[in-house]
Order: sequence, then C-alpha cells, then structure tokens
Amino acid sequence: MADVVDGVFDAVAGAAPDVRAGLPERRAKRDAENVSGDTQLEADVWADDLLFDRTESIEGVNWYASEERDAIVTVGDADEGYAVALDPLDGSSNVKSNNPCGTVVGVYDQPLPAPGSSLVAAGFVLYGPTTTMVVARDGEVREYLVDEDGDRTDLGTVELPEDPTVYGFGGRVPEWTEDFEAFVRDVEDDLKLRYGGAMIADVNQVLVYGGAFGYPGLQSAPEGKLRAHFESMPMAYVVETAGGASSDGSGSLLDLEPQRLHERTPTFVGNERVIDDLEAALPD
Ligand code: P6P
Repeated sequence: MADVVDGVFDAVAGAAPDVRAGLPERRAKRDAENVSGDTQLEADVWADDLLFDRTESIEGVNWYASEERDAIVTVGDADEGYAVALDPLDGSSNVKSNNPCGTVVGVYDQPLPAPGSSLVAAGFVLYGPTTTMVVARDGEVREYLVDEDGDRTDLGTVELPEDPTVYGFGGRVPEWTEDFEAFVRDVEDDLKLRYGGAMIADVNQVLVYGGAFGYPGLQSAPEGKLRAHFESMPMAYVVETAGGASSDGSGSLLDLEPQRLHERTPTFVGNERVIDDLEAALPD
C-alpha cells in the first residue's frame, strides 16, 4: 500500500507546478457542466486530464475517478487495487478572482462507490501565496512546500490546535435550517468568520488556527453541496487524523457509505467540541 500512496502523492505534487502555471490562461467558463451540475471552467477539465495522465499508470492504482468525470475509469487490469478519487481543482471559481484553490486527493482500498472507512490516505494541494501539500496517512498529517519542480520540502506534522478560532459555513443564510442557523449564531459569539469559497483553503485555516468548516444541508438541498467521495470524506480523513472530528450532522463522515459516485452530503469538520455542539443542535 505504501508504494501506491507514495506514487499518488508524488504524482500529484509533481503535477502541481504545471496545474498552477496553466491557470492564468484558463479562467474562462466552458459552455458545459459537470455531472454534479457545476459550471465547468477550462481549468477544471484541463487539471483533470493532466492529473489523470500523471496517476493512471501508477502500479496498484486500478481505478481513477474525479468530480469532473461522470464515470470511473478502470486503469489497471486486476480486480483489486486502489481507487484514486480527485477533485482536480477545488474552488475553481476562485481562479477568476485570484483567490486560493487546489486539488483534493482520496485513496480508497476498493472500487467506488466506497465507504469513508476504506480511505487509506487523503490530502490536498493548496494554491495560495505558496503551493503546499497536506498528506494524511499512517496516523499522522504532514505538510510540505511544493517547489517549481514539484519537489516537496517537509514542513513537519499538522495537529489541530486545542482551541478553536475560526469558522466558515457555506450556503446562503436564508437557505439554512432554523436549527443550524441557531447553532451558527452561538458559534459566531466566540469565533471569527473565515470563508473563502474553496473547501481546501477554508479547511487549511481550520488546521492552522482551529475552528470549524462546513457546508450544511439546505432547505432546498438537504444533502448540501459537497461530494462525499471527492471532498467530504477525504477532508474528514485529514481533519480526524490531525486530531479533529467530522460529521454529516449526525456522525463521522468516515462512517458514510455512499451508494452513488457523485453523492453529496452535509459536511462539517473541525475541533471535536464544535462538532459535538453542532450534532447536539441538529435534530436526529
Ligand atoms: P459556494 C467549490 O466549488 C466547492 O465545491 C467547495 O470547495 C467550497 O467549499 C464550496 O463549493 C463553495 O460553495 O456555494 O460558497 O460557492
């Protein structure tokens, strides 16, 4: 397994400079939507193609799935192996406004759809003032600086701070349920709002400063917006490995068993006490 996980994160880190370099001229919207109904940027499709090329021949990777592709691609010739699930350019709408975006990576030990418990590693690349990679595997989370050659410098382990400081919850407030809005009103008495429209950047703030990020179920969309396989479960794996907690409103996101590849779920990650308060505030 270690070789496969090494191979996946080496390939994604190696691709990062190319993805970042290709963003400036790919800010335009395509006249297309992905299977989830998101408007696709040229950058979404281009990053997906590039990352597919860099990962599809890794020994042990049998399936490639991405938020931008309707179906899973079988890239191996065995009935068993690992599935790589990517959000190739999470927060791509931030490219136009020059705000952070990145790539979410999940490595599952079975074909998708798969339970959150089948993740063996997860992480993300963050295109911010610098390019960094966060990897959760083997019980720890480590952060790396990714240079222009795609080489990584180890910056050490990442552990969620004891005390929460920031919060960020997506969706329009009028679309929130009453119980969730009441919970946020309590949270905002203690924490500072940090919400930037890209899950990987907002979760990275939680990893650095402590707090909580989420995208709740909405009155018009009880399942919320974020995709279980490509965003919610991988980021839950990172935050839980860093000492935090996750929830879909009632229990850990790693206990989810999605039945569809592009299934969405209400998503919350952060300090355990904030997540406990959230679950207490929402109806069973
Ligand atoms: P909204 C990006 O499109 C994304 O999937 C997540 O990265 C982000 O947290 C969320 O959607 C932002 O959604 O509705 O605030 O634009």
